[in-house]
Amino acid sequence: MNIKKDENIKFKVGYQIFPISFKDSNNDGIGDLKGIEEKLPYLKELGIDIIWLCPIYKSNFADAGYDVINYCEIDPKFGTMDDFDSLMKNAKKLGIDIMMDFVINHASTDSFEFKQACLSRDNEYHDFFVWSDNPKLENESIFGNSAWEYVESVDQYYLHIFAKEQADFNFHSEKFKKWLYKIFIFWLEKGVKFFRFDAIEHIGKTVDPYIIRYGKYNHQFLEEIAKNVTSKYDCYVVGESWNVNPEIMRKYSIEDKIVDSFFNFSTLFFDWKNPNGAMAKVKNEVDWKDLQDYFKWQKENLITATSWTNHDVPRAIDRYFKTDINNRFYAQTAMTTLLMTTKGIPFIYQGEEFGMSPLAINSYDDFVDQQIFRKKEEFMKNNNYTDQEYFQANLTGSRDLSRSIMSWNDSKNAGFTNDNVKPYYKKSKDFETINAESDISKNKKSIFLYTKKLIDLRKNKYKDWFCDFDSIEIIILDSKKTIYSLIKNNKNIYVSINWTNEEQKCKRDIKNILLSNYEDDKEKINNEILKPFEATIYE
Ligand SMILES: [Ca+2]
Repeated sequence: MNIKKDENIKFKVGYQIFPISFKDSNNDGIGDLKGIEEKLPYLKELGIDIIWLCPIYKSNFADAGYDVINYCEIDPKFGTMDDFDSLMKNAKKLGIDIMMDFVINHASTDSFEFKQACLSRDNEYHDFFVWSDNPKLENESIFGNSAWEYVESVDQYYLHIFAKEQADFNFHSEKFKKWLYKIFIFWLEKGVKFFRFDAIEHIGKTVDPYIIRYGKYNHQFLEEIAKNVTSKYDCYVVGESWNVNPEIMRKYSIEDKIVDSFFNFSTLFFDWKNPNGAMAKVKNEVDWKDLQDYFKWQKENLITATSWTNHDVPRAIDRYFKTDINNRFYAQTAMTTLLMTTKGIPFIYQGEEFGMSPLAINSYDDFVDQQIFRKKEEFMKNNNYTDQEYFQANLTGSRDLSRSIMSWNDSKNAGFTNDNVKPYYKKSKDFETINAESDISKNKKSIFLYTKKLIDLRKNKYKDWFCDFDSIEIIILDSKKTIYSLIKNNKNIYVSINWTNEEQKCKRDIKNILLSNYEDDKEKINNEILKPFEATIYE
């Protein structure tokens, strides 16, 4: 019954778009589908195959579109269904597929279904959600505060393990599942081939005991979706799960084939050593030993979606490195080299292709993410933060930092929208110097052009090594540098990366350089010293 999955997936490169901040086509300050379509030639030029669109469904944007009101309607701020069809059609002409972001754990409390569910306990939609007469109010939501919210009309509490505007679905309801399958089929019939299943570790939760990650029913519910829908179509499902590990991946993907792959977050945790994660009062030292985790997946031959940054975390280049205008090229290209020379489906987060900088913040007014304000009081109390310390923590840890409008050029609104418009998200720091147009126009040290070359090597000449090696040998992996060898049919290709802004001693035996971020100064590359943030691929 299972349709054969695309064997070429391991050679594909993805690109994540946060639509509200990508490109505004009609000058209302909000990025939209027509804006994305306008930029298809730019993405084609870079060489990507899949665009992951963060949610574009009708939503109140209580959680950046992950609070869906109608799963079969495009939010008017992004355009119309015709705009979506046109984007998909024109993308396909260029060999680019769309990955839809599917929010399967919860819906907006403003959805028709939830509003109906609140009318009475007998309502046919009531069971679509998780209710309790007498819940443990101390159960905590992931966004802070109680996970239960009272609804007077039914004299019950509904569960929301994220924001209170996001009511958790009840996968025990057969009627709900039929409704959900219909939505999948709506998009599959349109020709959408790739899906990101949001928050999949939560769908099988139990409330007593309160186990919200990989609960008792998680495997079963995903298996049902696969059996009833996704296995019948030529589609590819990538699960989002912050707590996935190689054992879970092997069980869910390789053995049971209920999701095709997972996002791999091992590159996102290098400075998250305490429970406050990115919101730590004192920013943690980056620990590159954590790269061991990344290579564990490589050694186990598991094809995961990989990335350095997404819309939920600050940009990795600023979290992990101290950069300035001079070394930003080297730091960003070193990072991209790792993803493009190892197995997986690498995703570039919008702007990483030219080393885009984070949102410029001056005061609390510059933040958009409401979670910052909602969890403020509780977070400050629990962690003994002053207001100033909480603000500082957000300056390095807020999700908003990676959500600034794209820096297309150095015009007043960075080429994102008309100069007279106030964009929904603000601009990035230093957009006048760090932007797509200026980067591409450089003769030397263009991050875009280096990334393009790297993607081309990955998809063509060296694809058997970068995407499909027989084995990988780690030669050096420490907090300063990493050297590894990719072996295919007994032929070795080596990659060496310096993760610091200082020269590092090393021993190499370079016979032929295939690509290096120092290739404009080839004489600087030698067998004893790695230059600052050097990334060199060689035989
Ligand atoms: Ca617009």
